[in-house]
Order: sequence, then C-alpha cells, then structure tokens
Amino acid sequence: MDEQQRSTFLQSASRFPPPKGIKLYYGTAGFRTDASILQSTAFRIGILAALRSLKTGGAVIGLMITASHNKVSDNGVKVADPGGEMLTQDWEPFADSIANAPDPDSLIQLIDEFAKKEGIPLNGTKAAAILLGRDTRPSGESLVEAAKQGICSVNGAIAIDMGVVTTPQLHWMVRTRNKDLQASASELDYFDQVSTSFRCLIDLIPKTSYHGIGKLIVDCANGVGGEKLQVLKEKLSWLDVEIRNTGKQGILNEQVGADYVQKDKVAPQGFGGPDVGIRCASLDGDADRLVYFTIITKGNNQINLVDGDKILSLFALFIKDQLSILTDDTYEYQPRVGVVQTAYANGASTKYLKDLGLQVIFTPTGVKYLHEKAQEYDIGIYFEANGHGTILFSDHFLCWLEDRKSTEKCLEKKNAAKRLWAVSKLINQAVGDALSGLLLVEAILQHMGWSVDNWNELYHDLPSRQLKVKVADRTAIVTTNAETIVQKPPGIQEAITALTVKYPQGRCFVRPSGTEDVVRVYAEASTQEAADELASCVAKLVD
Ligand code: NG1
Ligand code: ZN
Repeated sequence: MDEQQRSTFLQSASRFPPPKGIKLYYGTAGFRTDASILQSTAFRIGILAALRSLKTGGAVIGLMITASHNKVSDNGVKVADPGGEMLTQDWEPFADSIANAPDPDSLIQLIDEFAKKEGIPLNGTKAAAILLGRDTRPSGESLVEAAKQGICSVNGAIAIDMGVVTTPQLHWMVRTRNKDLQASASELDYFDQVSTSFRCLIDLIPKTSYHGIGKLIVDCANGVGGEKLQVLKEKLSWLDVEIRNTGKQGILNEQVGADYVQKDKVAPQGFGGPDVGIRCASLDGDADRLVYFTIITKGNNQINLVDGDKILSLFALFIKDQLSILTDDTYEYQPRVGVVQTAYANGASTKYLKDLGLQVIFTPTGVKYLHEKAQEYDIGIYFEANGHGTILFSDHFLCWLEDRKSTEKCLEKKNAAKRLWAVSKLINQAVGDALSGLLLVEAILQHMGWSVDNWNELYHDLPSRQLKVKVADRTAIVTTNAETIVQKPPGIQEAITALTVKYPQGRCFVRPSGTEDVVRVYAEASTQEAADELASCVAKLVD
C-alpha cells in the first residue's frame, strides 16, 4: 500500500477505536452485539467490504446494519457477496482479525498483508462499490456513517446508501445489480418484480379451482417490514391483508415477531380474542424470517404454529406438483430437487419431505450453510425452522424452463412452466425474505384453495422444546455432525444420549448460539411433557 493510502487509513481508523477487553467475532450472521460497542466494527467491516468488491473485480457488495430479531439495543454488521449471498466463509477469519485489531497500526498491517495475499490492488486504479442498508434501530444511522467512512478510506471505493430497507431487499439489490447488470436495481424495482410475479401466479390459478381464502393479519415485529409491506399492499390493493405491529407504538422485537412466536409458541402482542381462527403471520425485525400461526381460543395466547418447516413443505409440494406436470419419469431431463434443513427441523417435517420422494440434506445452523448446499441442485429449497429460507434455481434449469414456457404446446404444461418461472421471480434467490415468502405462501394457498388449517394438516409436528442456557464460556462446547453431537467437553454427549434414549421418539442436541451469548438446547419427543423434561434435564447438564 502506498503512503497516501496508509495515511488515509491511519487518520480515519484513529477516529474509531475498538472497545477494550471485548472479543468480537463474525458469528452465524455477521457481528452482533450491543450497538454501543459496534462503531469500530462497522468502520472496519466497511473497509473489508470495499476490499471484497476490489477482489471480485468491482462487483457490488452489500453491507447491512441489523441485529434481526435481537433486542433493540443490539445491532449488527454483515456483508453480502456479489450473488447476494452471505460473505464467503474464507473471509470470516480476516473479518475477525480486523475487528479485533487493537490499534490503527496493527489494523493497517493486517489489511496490507491480506491485500498482498489476495492480490487486491490498493492503488486506486480499480473501482469498488458498496450498497449500504440498515433496519429501523435508532443506532443504525451512526453505524452506517462509520461504515461509510471505512469504505471511503479505501482508494477507489464508493458507498451507496439505500437507507432503511429489509435485509433481503439489500441482498436482492446486490444480486440484481451484479447478475442482471441492472446498475440501478432499486427498492422500486424490487417491489415491481415481487408484485408482478405474485399477480402472475394468481392469474395462473385455474378459474374453476379459485377460492377466496379470507383475510391475513401480519405482525411486523415493530420493525422495517411494516412500512415495506404497506407499499406492497398498496400495489396489490385487492389483497386482503391487515398490517399490525408496525413500530409506531411498540418496541422492536419485544414480545412480537417471528422469533418470539416460533420459540415461545404464543401469539404476539396486539393479537387476541377477535383473531381466533384467522390466518396470521409474523415477520422478524429485519423481515427475513416468516412464520404463520392461528390463535386457538379466546382468552389465552395459545397458537397453532405453522413454522419454517411447514413453509418449506408447502413450497416443496407445489414445486413437485408443477414439475410433475412438466416432466414424467421418461422425460430426458430430470431436474434435481434438493431440500436442505438443519437439526432444528421438526422430525415430522423431514419424514413428510422424504415420503414425498424428495432428497433431504442437513447442514449446520445458519443460512450461509444451507444456501451453499442448496446451490448444488437445479432447484434447492432450504428453510430453518425459525422461518428463514428460500428457493434457489440453477441457471441451467431456468434456461430450460424459459424454453418450455415459450415452446410448450400443451396449455397445462405451459402454465406449469409459467408458474415455476413466476416463483423464480417472486422468491428472493439472494436470501430468505419474509415479504416475498409471504406472497408465495399466499399464492400457493389460493392455488390449492387451502385454509391455513388445511396447510397445517400436511403433517403433525412432534412436540419439541427449545431452551437457552447462560454459561460462563459457550465456546467450550464444540459440536460435530451438523451440530448434533457434542465433541467437547468430554462426557457430555454420552450423558445426552443416555437421557434421550429414555424417551420414545426422543431427539436432543445442544450447541453454542452464534448470535447470542447462550447455549441452545433442543429436544423433541412423543409428548410435550417428555420434550420439556428432556430439554430441562439436558439444560442442567450444560449449566
Ligand atoms: P444461533 O443464535 O446461532 O442459533 C440464530 C438462529 C439461526 C439463524 C441465526 C441468524 C435458531 C435456533 N438459530 O442462530 O437459525 O437464523 O440466528 O439470524 O433459530
Ligand atoms: Zn432476521
């Protein structure tokens, strides 16, 4: 690096000293911690994002400031790669080391060494572009400012601020700008694409089987999803949707949102007796997770949860149906369909998907792993039980589909091709997206003429329980086999297995969270009491 670049780094880095005595690391979904100690991280990851853009030949890179479903006082920093997917895992160690560099000199040394190793030009001869976005957290504005200063301290790099957006919108813009060379892919383009493809799916519903499916009420976690869903509602004025928890009154993620509803299995605030039986959905704070639910009875907040596994099952069923209209067993091209889950997937969902004849694969927690796996298929469908997931289509499959869509003579087959095409446009192929996912659920339910109860009856969840345990050092727990087996400390796995075998259909695992300072315990068994008991016994083991 030349003297001018070094002195720019020195000057700017000295304005963002790192917090003392705290080790930060790029976890399941980027850096995430109390917002008050993230300024230096946002600045430094701004630099990293610019280097990533230079390394990828000037591709647009995304930098999102969000802590998703965490409490409002937290925030986070994560990077989106050129395809809109999470930052390549190869760069995470570099992210960790620069976030923790104690002073500007050591930071510059790390950048210099890394740039040399990766062959990244730091002389300003190449351009780099970073799209910035943030959720509605009050701390977001100053963290975006810090990230901008990091980006602009790299020769040739520019920052483009997209303002308050959902996480998936930012990932979509990054992907679209790079992939379609649509240099200006904006939020408006996102809304246009999503609403047009949704309308297309609805128009393709055979008139004979069209049924109205009634009102949908959406809990927006008091986050960014509220204002964005409002835009979609205005574009799709005939869509019967009521939007609640938009953040005008309540607190972000506090007793609202997809994480709360899925983990605690209760209705969010703002929902109650009059909503019994109505189809409801919850987004999380940055609108990348989606779950559905119905309130069971007046007077309590008990719900029937329709989680990410069931969304996955609905999508998989629809895609399989459309594919079977398009191809039969004798057809020369058989698209490979893969379904990707994590150990948190309810065992009943895995059985349902396998019984459908689909290939089911498991990865560790975190969409970066699921996404990577799903990319290996012509159609890769992935979901975490918490409602984060999407569908990926290979370029090869989309070329084939485009051809079938235009050349097919049989109307039924042509329409199946058009439906799959519309799904590929509606679903956000960069990352799980609660808004586009919600529209796809709504379109499929309308297509099937299904109520939320019909959908929920696809299979019955095995009773399960999730607990969080605060421990002194969660990193002491090391797991293997897609996080289902504890390797360290010794003896724990044997004890978990000994407890689990006592319960019919028992399954249990523990792992350190990558986003919160806790160890998570998951247990499943044939009754709720058994699942609760197994989870609490295992929680005591790790405590
Ligand atoms: P951690 O905290 O590592 O369990 C949580 C979710 C992940 C993923 C990330 C990112 C569970 C059990 N874990 O990760 O699935 O969504 O947050 O938001 O829901
Ligand atoms: Zn989220």
